[in-house]
Amino acid sequence: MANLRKILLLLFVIGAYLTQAKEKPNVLFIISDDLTATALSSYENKACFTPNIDKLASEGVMYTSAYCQFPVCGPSRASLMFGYYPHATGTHGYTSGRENVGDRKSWSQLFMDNGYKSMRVSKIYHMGVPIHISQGSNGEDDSLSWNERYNSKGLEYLSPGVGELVQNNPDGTKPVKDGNVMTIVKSEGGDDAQPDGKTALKAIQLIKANKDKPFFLAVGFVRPHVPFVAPKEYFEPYPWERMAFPISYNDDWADMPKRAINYVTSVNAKMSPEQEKKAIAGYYASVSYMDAQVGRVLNALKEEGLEDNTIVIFTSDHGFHLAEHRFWMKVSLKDESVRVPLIIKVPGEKPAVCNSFAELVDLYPTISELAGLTPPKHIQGKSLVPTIKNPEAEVRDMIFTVTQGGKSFLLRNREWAFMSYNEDGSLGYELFDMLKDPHQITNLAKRPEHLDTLNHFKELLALKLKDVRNNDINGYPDRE
Ligand SMILES: [Ca+2]
Repeated sequence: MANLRKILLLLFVIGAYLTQAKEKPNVLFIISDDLTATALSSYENKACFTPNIDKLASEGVMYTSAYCQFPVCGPSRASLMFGYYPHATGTHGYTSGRENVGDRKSWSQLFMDNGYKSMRVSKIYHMGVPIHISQGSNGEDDSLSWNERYNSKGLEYLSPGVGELVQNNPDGTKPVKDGNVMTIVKSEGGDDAQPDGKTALKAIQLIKANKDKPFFLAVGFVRPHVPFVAPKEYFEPYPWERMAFPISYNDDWADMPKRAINYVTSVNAKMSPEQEKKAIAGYYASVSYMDAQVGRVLNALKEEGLEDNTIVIFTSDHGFHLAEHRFWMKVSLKDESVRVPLIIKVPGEKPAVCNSFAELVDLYPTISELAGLTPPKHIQGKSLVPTIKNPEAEVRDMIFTVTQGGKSFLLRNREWAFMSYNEDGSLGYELFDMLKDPHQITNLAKRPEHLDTLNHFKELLALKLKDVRNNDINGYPDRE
């Protein structure tokens, strides 16, 4: 009898444990690298094919106005993983950000400390692309954030195939080269010869191996970050001659402060219109290749029966210029560089399009709340949960992004985009009427009729920075 009681008690305990384990939703966090929202067909692009991300967008909440905190890999990722604005921690460079937060818990660490297995595949914190990918190294990873971590090594610009350098190669005679430059390679060897294919395979393996316990799986794809290396078949839908230039394809620099002119432009990169179109085609091919890898991972989740118990997030660390203002790559504060795609799919919640402003710093509190975890008191994002419950809800009326060593600032609301170059504006301002001039072509900062608006934003910037910096990250223990 006593034995039977013991067995029943044991069954009860196991049952309670399994119920509790099942109630904890898994988290699948997928982040692409340098992916602008303007390249996705679920957003406003009709030339680039992204069927897998589009499908996820149709099943989850798709945010049309999501922004990064810093349009550069390292500080953007540090901000979203630790939940602080770059000026709260002083993280403006190519590090994980750990050196500035001490023993503060990262987003995935909070999940680890609450019974989750935390795993990383490829680039989540900063990795130099292509250098750390060629090495297969951890880059600037934060080891405390993961129970397990895996890197996806690849040949990058040395991949076998047909290559072409379209940056600083005006006569087209230079060979492909290493580094952060627009090299295009139509590669041989199929999906799995490339880093993102390897990342998908590893993610699928981890989903299968961990289906019985709650997991936080972070999957980082490195495309469409340069070099634009993709299996050759992904280039077929994008003959370069058919690539169209954006509406703001114009060196409309006369009214821009010098610092607003981007670090890579068609002019300083000596790109011909043909090379510009080839760069757009190479970017789109890289996006479509990455999209296919996203599809493989999401299919595995479905096949393993985990769709109904997994929160899926898809985003990018920042955007990318594809010849708007004759700009390329990131760093700039214009919309194409700072806006990101963001999709959050929560089991049991209805699909929707949400126009509320959202920031990547909001992911940490949002996903923690959805999983029933209490985030540390002093992280700075806002929970987006109200917008998941009701897509008409607005959690922010303005976004805040910085760049260039934390010395250039953007405040952006529905009506205006305000940029200040240096905190005191000593290197100039930009002010765009986003309702009349959504492509940010006419800088109104020096127009007398907009002086009040400019002054209003100067005050808002001072208040915002004071607020962000007041968050004493070292002075308070995490709230348990
Ligand atoms: Ca990036």
